[in-house]
Amino acid sequence: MKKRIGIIGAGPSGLAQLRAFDSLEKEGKEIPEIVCFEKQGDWGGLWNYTWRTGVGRYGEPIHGSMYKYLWSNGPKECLEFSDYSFDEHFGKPISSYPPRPVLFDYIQGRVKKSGVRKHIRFNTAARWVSFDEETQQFSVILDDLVNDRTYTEIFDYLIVASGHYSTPNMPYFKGLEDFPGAVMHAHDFRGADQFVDKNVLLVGSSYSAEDIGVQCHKHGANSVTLSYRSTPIGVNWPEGIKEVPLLVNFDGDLAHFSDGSQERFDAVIMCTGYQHKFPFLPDEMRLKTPNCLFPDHLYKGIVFNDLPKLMYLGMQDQYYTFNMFDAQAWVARDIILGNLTVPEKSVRTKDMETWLDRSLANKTHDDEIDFQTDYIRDLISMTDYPEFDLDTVAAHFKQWLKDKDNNILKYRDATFPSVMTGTMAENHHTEWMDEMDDSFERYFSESEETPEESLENKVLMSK
Ligand code: FAD
Ligand code: NA7
Repeated sequence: MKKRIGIIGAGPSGLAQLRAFDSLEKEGKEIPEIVCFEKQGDWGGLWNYTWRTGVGRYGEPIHGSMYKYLWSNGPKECLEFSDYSFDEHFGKPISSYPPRPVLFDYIQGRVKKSGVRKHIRFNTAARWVSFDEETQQFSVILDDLVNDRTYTEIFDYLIVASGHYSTPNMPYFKGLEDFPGAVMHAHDFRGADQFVDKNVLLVGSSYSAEDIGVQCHKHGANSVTLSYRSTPIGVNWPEGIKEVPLLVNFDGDLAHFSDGSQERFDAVIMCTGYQHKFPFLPDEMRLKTPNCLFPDHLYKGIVFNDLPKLMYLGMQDQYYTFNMFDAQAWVARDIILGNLTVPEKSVRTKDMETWLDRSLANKTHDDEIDFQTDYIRDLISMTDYPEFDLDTVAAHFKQWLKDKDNNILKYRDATFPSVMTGTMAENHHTEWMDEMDDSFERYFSESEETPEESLENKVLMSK
């Protein structure tokens, strides 16, 4: 009997797992039977943009947290797959910070080429998982959302690749219930258009606050105020964006901050992060962690220490993304195939403790980058995932941080060389601050339009 592998989620992590098995199949090796369950109607996870908020067509909570006008927030050279380069996909150099549809196209290119779509059951939500100690197998209860049918499947290994940037962490501040304007979480933000001419308050001081703040500024908000709890983002903000200490409460539309200052706002966006949420997993199998670089209970950041046949992908806070998911998926694959041995629990625990201790010693963003770089190096040394120059990727990340510090509105105009092919990225035909159109067509248009013409055309198109 072939082993059966269940994968929950067909975002970049789940797709990495499918690709990892596919790479062996292409070498003529026998692979287990794989079924990947995806509750959305297409693959790509967060990159599969939806205009919807709240619930989807079949009443499921919306997974997507991405928005219109979202451009890569790090250099693409840091996330490049080492077995499928940007050059191979696009056939020509492109810029270092492409918009979402271009990166989505890249993600899809590799899996379309592999033909792994046949393993995925779309519109199928994992509802509940149990593990039978006797048979050493998982039962997964699934909902076929289209046909409103519930059924169960049995697996020898289970891979949880359901992401962790979808369930909002939504704090309460006194007086919010009487705030007269829009109040939303970053998860429901779908573009800055509705904030034109508005005074917008964003709570939070991480990636979402930074990018949504800059988006609102770019697309015409009157003012953007970011309120931090512990550390301000602290870049060189342009006029129109500022940081203030933590929000304390609202009096109508008047916000009071912890330094005693106050200001009126039209809208509030909580950029307060996300919860790791696995409503389909029982307590004893559920990963419980904040958003951090080394979640506890996962050996090598992958294998659930209390039940090693259960593995998680992509549960870390992310500097690295696609190639880190690959490195993890190759390890998970080799464990499943018996090519890698999972050591006994005491050894696993000791290994986890070493990484945990080191992660606690991280002081700066550069330390964090070095930490995640070494983590990936460790994983890649265990499998045949094609090696790449991780030191140069780390250097790219550090340069990216400097670029953001220098000019948060212009960092996306920088270009980096690929560590996979050496190809230098192209300059995009329009500077990011002037580029109001994030479509695939516009990106590849080689436009001669001036930014003003581009904006005019966009307005005309929307009429
Ligand atoms: P996800 O992309 O979240 O995919 C998980 C999949 O699991 C989804 O398709 C979901 O529908 C499915 N799923 C969940 N629960 C179930 C269930 N019960 N049953 C069946 N299916 C289920 N990374 C970058 O590299 N560059 C960026 O510019 C960037 N920008 C980002 C911007 C935002 C706003 C956010 C939120 C994240 C961004 N990221 C970015 C990070 C992002 O997390 C990764 O790029 C990547 O999408 C993570 O992949 P994943 O497969 O682990 O999770
Ligand atoms: P992050 O990176 O987890 O950051 C969450 C932020 O929210 C962080 O600044 C927190 O402050 C802040 N936070 C959390 N709770 C509160 C409360 N109660 N009050 C004030 N501030 C709070 O999430 P992001 O959404 O920014 O980024 C996640 C992904 O989305 C990322 O990969 C990007 O690519 C896009 P703290 O620093 O803990 O004090």
